[in-house]
Amino acid sequence: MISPRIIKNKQMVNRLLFLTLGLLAFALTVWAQPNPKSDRPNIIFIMSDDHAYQAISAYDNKLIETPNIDRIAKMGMLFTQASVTNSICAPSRATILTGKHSHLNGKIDNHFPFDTTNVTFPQLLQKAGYQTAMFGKLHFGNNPKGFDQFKILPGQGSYYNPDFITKNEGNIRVEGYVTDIVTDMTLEWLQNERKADQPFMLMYLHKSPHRPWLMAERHMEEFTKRTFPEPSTLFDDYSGRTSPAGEAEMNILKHMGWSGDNKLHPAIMKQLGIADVGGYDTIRYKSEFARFTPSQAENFRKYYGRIDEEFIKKYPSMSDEDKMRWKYQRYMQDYLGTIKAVDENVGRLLDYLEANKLMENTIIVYTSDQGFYLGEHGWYDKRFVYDESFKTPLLMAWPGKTKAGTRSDALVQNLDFAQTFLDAAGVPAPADMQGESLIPLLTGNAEKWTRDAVYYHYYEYPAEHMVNRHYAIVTQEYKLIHYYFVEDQWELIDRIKDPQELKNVYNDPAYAAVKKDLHARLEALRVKYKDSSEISQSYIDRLLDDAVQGKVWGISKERAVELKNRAKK
Ligand code: SGN
Ligand code: CA
Repeated sequence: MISPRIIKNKQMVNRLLFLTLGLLAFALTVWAQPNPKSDRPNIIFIMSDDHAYQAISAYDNKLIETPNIDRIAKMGMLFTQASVTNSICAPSRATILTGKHSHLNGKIDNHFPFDTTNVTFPQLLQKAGYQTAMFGKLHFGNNPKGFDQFKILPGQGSYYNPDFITKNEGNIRVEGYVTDIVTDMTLEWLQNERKADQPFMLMYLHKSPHRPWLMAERHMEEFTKRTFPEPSTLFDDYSGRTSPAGEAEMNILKHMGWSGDNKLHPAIMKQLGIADVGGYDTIRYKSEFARFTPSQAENFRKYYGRIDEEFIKKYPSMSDEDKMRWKYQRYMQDYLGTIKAVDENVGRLLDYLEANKLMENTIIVYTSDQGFYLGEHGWYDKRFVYDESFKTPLLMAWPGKTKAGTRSDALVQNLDFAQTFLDAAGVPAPADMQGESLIPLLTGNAEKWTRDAVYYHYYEYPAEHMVNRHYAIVTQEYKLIHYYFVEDQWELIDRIKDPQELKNVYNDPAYAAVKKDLHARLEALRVKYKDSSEISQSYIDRLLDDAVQGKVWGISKERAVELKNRAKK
């Protein structure tokens, strides 16, 4: 006989089952309803210009603390092997927007404008119902498509009292410091223009820490006094590699401007008989200085005048080594000073998102258009496929989806953003996009990520900094690099044994098998991504033609003609 107690329990179980099924059915109906706001995440893409991962404390805190940028890594994931496909500004931005390598989207260098017939992910998101906005630096030579709102800097933009090209107000000039202003514009849009019933995609793009590294007035006192550790390769003599490393014009001692970069007053250079670097050093100083209001100029002179005075005393007894060290310190003070304001402003944005409950369903990205040399190999600038400029910082948070405080060593690239964002929004990516969605990595499904090598191709030569054209395959263990313009040269770098990338082992018999394998894989990658020597040649002709007419910044007509003749042979 069944006891009444068991019967009662059975009834309760049935009731519970009924209730659970009912709840489940209700949940499914709610879930199936198109609810644009909760379904599709907002996307906030924060990008700075030339921000080296060595200058973000989530990666390395020997140079600077960036507590606010680090918050994104703490909330989400830090990528240790994120890289770009072509280490230069506008081409990187074009790759980000189109999800295609430079040779297919056509934006191979900073010189020629972006082809606006390209399809970009913001256009697709806008069509799919996203509200879109862009503030800050784009550097395309034309205006962005697919944005409901934009306020962008013309070209490289200015640090002080910058001009903006705006969607609705024409061209405007705003008094103040660029990093603060771009943030003010962004916050104002979030507060006053953002529509609560639409998901949004916001691009918040800093000019800092780009050359000429002008920090905010409030940071001058602190940063002009600081001393920073030197990288161990500051005095690299480039002997272990093929010729392009030694031929590049981005050595701190030889090519960094005393005035335009290191901010010595042009009169001091004259007084001490120091030659103008590249013929445009003091002009660059004067053009930045001319933008200051009287009070900004006074403040600047207060801190930099002190540096001038100390320098006058030191200069007569300085060796080349001393000069290199002095320039490196001046460079770091200014470069890192500009980052301090970026970090503070990223903090303002994150605080706003928190205070306004906008964190929950928002993907937040912090990255740079490429990395940068902070004295490694004696360099500033970027362009090479060596780590400091090939890699780029990447921190991504998606609260609720990405586990907090995680790291990924996957070989991800700026090529992957477009498909990642489209994937997150449930919008199909066009078949000719060449990246991969990062969502499996972000959501703890790393086993679905199978990429084991990436492709790189840099083109802007002959031009400023004179970094020769090269393409490469990069794996976790190796880099095989082909410099193909004028002379054919190959480099093989063992990333594990030689992390500082000082030694070309291409002709070392011990690497014969590795070399053979990498050559085959590089060719396969070129086929996969549809690159070829014919395409490269057309891009050589295009830039050289302009260079011989004296139209390329940073290279004289005569020098271009000489290179063109050498290339013909
Ligand atoms: C400017 C800088 C270069 C820099 C390029 C490209 N020179 O031309 O040092 O490499 O921008 O930078 S400057 O004298 O004008 O400061 S990029 O980030 O836009 O690619
Ligand atoms: Ca840049």
